[in-house]
Amino acid sequence: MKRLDIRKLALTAAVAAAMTAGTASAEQLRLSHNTGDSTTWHQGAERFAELVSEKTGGEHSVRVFPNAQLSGGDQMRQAEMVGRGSLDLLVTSAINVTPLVPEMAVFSLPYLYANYDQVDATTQGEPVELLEAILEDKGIMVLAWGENGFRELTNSVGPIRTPEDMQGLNVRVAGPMYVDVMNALGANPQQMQWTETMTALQQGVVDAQENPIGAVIIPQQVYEVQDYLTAWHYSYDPIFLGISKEKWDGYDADTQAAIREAAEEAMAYQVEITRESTAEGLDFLREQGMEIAELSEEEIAAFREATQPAFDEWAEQVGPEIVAAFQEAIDAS
Ligand code: X2X
Repeated sequence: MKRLDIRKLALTAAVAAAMTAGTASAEQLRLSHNTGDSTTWHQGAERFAELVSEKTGGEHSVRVFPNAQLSGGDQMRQAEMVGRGSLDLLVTSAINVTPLVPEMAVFSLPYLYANYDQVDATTQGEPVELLEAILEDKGIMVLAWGENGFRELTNSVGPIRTPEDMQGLNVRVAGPMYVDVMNALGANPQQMQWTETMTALQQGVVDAQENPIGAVIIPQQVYEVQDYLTAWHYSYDPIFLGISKEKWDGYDADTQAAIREAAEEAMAYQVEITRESTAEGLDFLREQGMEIAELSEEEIAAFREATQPAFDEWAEQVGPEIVAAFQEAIDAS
């Protein structure tokens, strides 16, 4: 009996010591993203947090901060902060990184992609490595790619089916390339933070915005302030989960493997739920009272033609080699 007691005691002490050691070396990482806590971005980030704790035996944990809280609401600044090492992790979309890395605009060139197979051929294939290398030079390690999605137009004025319907429309956009695209369509674009957009739509400061259905429009209840949606699929926007290179380089190979695996699993899950929600999205939005314009091939062709000058201008900024690598992978898919 006595021996057993001692063994028990020794075991308890060992567990306590391990726990203390665990606590002492445990670190909490901060992850920033720039949408609300109802979006699939947030769900993907939370899944990543769970998986990091699980795969590192609790040695590393992640706290998720939505709405770009850690960058004072500035969605573009998050990438810069991660690059400098003043923020550990981020989930953000490609378009938000274009002020830091203009090449990131490649994904969102108007009408580059026609479907998800073409998207996957680039984001899950070799072309994306060209962007990962540039981001690494800026201090950001990409761990995995997820999905914001094909961006669709919503507005409160009336049905939009042609470029002519866009004339003078006050549209909120996220980034500089979309300013040029909207100008090419004769609209009146205004660059604005996403966190300020719902209020701006509600108060009529702007009449329109464009965002993906499953990742943002539905979970952020854009249908509450917008009556019309045009499914024009004009621009695709991926998201990625990235970590500060400084942080990353400080980890041993096992920790890096665990964190990368967690990111890959979490972003695969995020893509899955985003596509599911998008597939059922138009029906849901009709039920909420939105009037949906689903465009024919001919109607889409008119938008493609009208946005070509913005495509050409931005293809030049991205660089011909990157654009060609994307177009080759798309053609081969
Ligand atoms: O601001 C937007 O529109 C959003 C949420 O889609 C991005 O972060 C680009």
